[in-house]
Amino acid sequence: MERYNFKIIEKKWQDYWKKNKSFKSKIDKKKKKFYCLEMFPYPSGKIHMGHVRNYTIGDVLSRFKSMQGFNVMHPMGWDSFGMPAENAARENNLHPKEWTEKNISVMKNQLKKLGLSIDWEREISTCSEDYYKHQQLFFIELYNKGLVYRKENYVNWDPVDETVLANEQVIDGKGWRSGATVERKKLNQWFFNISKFSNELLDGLNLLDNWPNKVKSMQKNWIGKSFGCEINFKIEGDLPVENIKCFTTRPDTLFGFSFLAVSVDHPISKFFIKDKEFVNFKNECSKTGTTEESIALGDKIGFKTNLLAKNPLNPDQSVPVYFANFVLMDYGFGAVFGCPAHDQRDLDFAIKYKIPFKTVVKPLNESDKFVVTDNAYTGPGEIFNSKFLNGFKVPEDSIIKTIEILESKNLGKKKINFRLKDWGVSRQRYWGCPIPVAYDKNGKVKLIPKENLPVRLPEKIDLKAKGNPLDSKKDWKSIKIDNEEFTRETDTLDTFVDSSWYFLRFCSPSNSNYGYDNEEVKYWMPVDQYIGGVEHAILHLLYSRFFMQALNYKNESFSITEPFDGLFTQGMVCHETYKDKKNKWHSPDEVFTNDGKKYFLLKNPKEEIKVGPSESMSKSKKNTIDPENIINEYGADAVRLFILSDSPPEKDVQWSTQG
Ligand code: ANZ
Repeated sequence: MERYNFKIIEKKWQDYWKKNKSFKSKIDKKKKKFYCLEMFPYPSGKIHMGHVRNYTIGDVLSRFKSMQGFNVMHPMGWDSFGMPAENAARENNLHPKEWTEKNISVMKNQLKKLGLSIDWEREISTCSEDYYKHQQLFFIELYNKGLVYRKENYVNWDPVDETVLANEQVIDGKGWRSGATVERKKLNQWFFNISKFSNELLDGLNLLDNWPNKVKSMQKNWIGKSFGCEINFKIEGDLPVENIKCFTTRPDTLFGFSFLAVSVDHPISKFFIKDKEFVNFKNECSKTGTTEESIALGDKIGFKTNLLAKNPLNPDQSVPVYFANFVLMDYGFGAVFGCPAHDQRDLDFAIKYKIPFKTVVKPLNESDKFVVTDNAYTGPGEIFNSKFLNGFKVPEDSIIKTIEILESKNLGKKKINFRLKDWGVSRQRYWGCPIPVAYDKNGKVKLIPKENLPVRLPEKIDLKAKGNPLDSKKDWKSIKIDNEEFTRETDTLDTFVDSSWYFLRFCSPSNSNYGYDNEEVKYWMPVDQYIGGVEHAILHLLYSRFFMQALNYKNESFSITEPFDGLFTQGMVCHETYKDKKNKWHSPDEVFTNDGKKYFLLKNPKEEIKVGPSESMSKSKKNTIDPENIINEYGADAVRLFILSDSPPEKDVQWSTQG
């Protein structure tokens, strides 16, 4: 086959580009702007084909827009705080900074070899003081606006990484990075009040016409708006508890009420702390994580109290009150009325604890003999066995009409609930942005005065110390402010905070007074086209949207609410995986094949290798391809041409050198 000399083509193209256009994005306000941004990388070592694809898409778009006469900004930076640096540094006896900077320099060189139209004068790195000092100031501003608070809370604890994880970072009950089963643990934590903006974040999705629908619907589900009502249940028994409030989306099933369940952290639990059995039960509950997923997957267990709850619509009926592990304290009121016939979770619980129940919804074509046994009926139909609610159509009339009845009798009221929880941002790690806070002798919070920012990480640190290394750094921890003694906060910020505003920093990367410059932000923002992986659909893309709301709040001079006008989620670059007899992964350049069917290990040509399915390139499975060799052999344009033309950018690409 004839081989094209891509190197010559590439050289011609680059000469043309140099003569005609500059990669630098100057503000020429007469021209229309185009801000093109790809998600910035974590400097983990080397770039792989996934990065090549992501950045090539942005590069093509930037060049195209530039040729159309737009004033293009196409910057690049490094999401350079985070655990891998700390772990790698510990293993190799290095400083995380050294490890990170070395990786940045390697990866930057590789990106340059790709000939991307990046404005390197705008380069930023989140672990640099120039960056994180502004973040500390934002933290203080948000605190002063009431958007940051501290509370003791159950958290998702990753026992391997020894850190807290946000709900978004727990996948199928396991830590997103370590894969360890997540536990529940009570800790004092800093929170961003993201739930304050639930409505704004939900409604804002309607404005994002240039976002993929799948991402919008993922965010919508995550924010999770529910329409229902709160009901006050009268309580009888030998404890001073008069009422328990529940949130329900199905008040129409009230005649099917068969037990009331509360969270182990519900305020009434204070009457049980001396009860050994209850304490054991509570400990048992701590073994499941705090996410709804982990609770849904786990066994449903309960602890019966002597209390009884009255049915507000049927005063003759009283049902037992339980503590149950599936009731979350931070959703609704931390209490549920159980209706086993029409909720599978309640049904499993009722069967387990032999609690009697009644069927109150039947499908439209069924007679009054319809009865639920093992499978809860959650579909449409008609209310029956329910006195004055009988005949209401489910769900069209039944919910609204029952709420009207409850409201008229003063027994409950309409309520909208959101699933979105506040964002816990404290991490027990060294390599992150220090939280600019200290505590006095009584544990009272003191913000670090602005003139003392940045709070720098101590250079000398023992990473082998158990838990958070900053915690054992006594000389760093104790400080004086105005001659008074304080102890520093030793938690650092979740690295997702770093990436929640970096796109603002690119607009004025060297502005030393503040995180951004208003005029520049007014010109460049929002990002016109953002390009990245769909794995960030909830985490990063929701946090960034929140951050804009938070900056906007009580701030006349900032009017951006949505950071990314257009979003494109590119498909993955995939490659098959190779495993030896001992189940060790091998990279594509460690294996060979003669017939394209059987693969062997180069080091030991007799050992046949198991070939696994093609999967998204990842360092952990060693199925990555380093673009450098291919660039050296065929030139950058050949690589870029292949990665763009092989399949549509939103679809996955199967990497092959033959291609
Ligand atoms: C009674 C009922 C009957 C319910 C029925 C459902 C079906 P969404 O739609 O997700 O908002 N719930 C309320 N607070 C809870 C808590 N803290 N922990 C666990 N579950 C809680 O779900 C609302 C439903 O979730 C509520 O409606 C409540 O159960 C439960 F046939 O109330 B339902």
